[in-house]
Amino acid sequence: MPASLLEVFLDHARHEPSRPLLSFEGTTYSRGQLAERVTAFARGLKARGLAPGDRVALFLENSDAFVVTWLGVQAAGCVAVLVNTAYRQVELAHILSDAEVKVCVTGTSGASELVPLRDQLPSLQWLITVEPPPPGLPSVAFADVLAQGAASTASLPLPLPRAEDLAVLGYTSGTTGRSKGAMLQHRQLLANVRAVTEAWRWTDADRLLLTLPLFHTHGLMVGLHGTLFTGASVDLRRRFVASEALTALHDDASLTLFFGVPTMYGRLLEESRRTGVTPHPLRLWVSGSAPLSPQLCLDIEARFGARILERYGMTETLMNTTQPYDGERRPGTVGMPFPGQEARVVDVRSRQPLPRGETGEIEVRGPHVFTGYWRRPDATAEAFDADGWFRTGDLGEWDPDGFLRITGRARELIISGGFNIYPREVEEVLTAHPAVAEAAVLGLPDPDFGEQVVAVVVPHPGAPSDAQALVDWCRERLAAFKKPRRVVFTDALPRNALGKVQKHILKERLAGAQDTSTAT
Ligand code: MLC
Ligand code: AMP
Repeated sequence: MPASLLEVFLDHARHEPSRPLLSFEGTTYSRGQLAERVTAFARGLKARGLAPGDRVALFLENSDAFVVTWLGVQAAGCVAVLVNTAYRQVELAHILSDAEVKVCVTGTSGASELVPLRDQLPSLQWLITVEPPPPGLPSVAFADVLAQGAASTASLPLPLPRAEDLAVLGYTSGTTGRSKGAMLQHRQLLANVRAVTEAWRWTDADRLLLTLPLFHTHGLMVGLHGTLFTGASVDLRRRFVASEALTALHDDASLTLFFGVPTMYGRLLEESRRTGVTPHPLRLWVSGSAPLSPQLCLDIEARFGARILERYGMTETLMNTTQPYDGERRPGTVGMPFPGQEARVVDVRSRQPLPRGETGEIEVRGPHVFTGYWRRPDATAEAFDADGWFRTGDLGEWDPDGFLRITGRARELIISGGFNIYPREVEEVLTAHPAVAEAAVLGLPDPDFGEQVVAVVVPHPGAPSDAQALVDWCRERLAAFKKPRRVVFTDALPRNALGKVQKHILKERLAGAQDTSTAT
């Protein structure tokens, strides 16, 4: 039995090395070519002093280098730390210091973000850069690490990771404003990809168009991992551009799979209506990471001739439930647990399982669930019960036929275009502004992104109500997708008897109001 996805990939590469695996911007890598680069990169890391367990951050756009780094870090026995490329000072300083990252693999703009943080990141020793770096931090070119590794073949053995070794820290869920690193072991990555590929009948004959970012679970642990596990192939894109994706889906008859967040499906549909171009029939379209509206699902079916399969997952647990491959894919539901997993809906107070039709918190259990939060035993203890059920923080119910329906969230979380935004993090940045006394951040419906970030701000007496200044302030410090799209000024926030801000009241007020205080 293989202990890791890496082992499965290297096995495929040994058995049929010349088979094409990864296409990226005009270059195609066979399994053997990719495996050679992965082992060279791993040896390069070792030659430069990295030891098993050391954390290496990937602050990188989608590319062939991302794939080599991801697998190479694992082959060196190190732990990968995934970083969204939109992250700015606040997120970067927190994640890289919390994980005590030693080395960060990045491009020119990523390196420029890191240089001013140098003093806050004592553990960060050097960068590996895929593009010329700015001055200010010691760095080595990606190509030089590869070359050094390739030259040191015999002297540096690469023992395969064990199933229980830590593979990755996925930062997520900052109820306190600070995100936590979900610890995923090789065995969990493997259990997830086994379940996904079995449920979706993924084989080595499949070819995936992958436009999702690789720094999150959906693109990486579903899209790339499924490809590597089955020995299939992938057309990897740097980013999602609706016109380019639609052209590929129309022109390239070898594509059999497409995975996206609902925003991508909305944009593909719009582009198809605008141009009259429709995709050729695919074997499977998958949506996840945010709720897919039943209307969009049906509109896509009417235009593309296929019903999307919706599935539900999270960073901590990877994939949890899926609509059936065969059988009814009921819009507005996320199906049932993947093979070998369990899911239940419990009463939020008694924590007892609820019958069909009653809403409660979704809990999951199985070999796909993470081990705990990095250096946060308190948060880990809160997240699991004594029987090993993980509290997802999502609300849902079983419909009469046993399909899970996600109805809301027990925790404060905004999902915009498939990216998560924790209101507390944005509130902390806003209240650090000298003009702001108090701030409440919430999500309101958005036709493109599903939800949008709205800030309600109480200014200090006499301070200016300058919405644009606050948006700029957030944008300098946080990922741009977290900045408020609207800023509304008010004299006081509604609070309950315990002093907690009543966001539902703000939401009701704002949903009705035609506010124009700021459009960004
Ligand atoms: C980009 N922008 C967003 C945004 N994405 N704003 C709000 N929400 C978003 N998701 C803003 C940028 O800040 C910028 O604004 C402007 O849009 C253009 O930036 P861009 O980079 O050109 O955006 P675009 O390419 O249009 O991106 C849209 C997108 C992207 C849908 C392609 O958001 C995306 O790739 N989403 C996928 C996220 C994902 O993979 N999630 C999976 C998480 S894993 P300005 O004003 O600054 O110029 C998970 C578990 C599971 O959830 O179950 O899968
Ligand atoms: P993340 O923490 O980034 O991994 O985001 C995980 C969250 O995305 C889940 O807890 C859900 O709230 C949400 N999510 C994922 N898939 C779906 C889906 N199909 N429908 C609704 N919400 C989803």
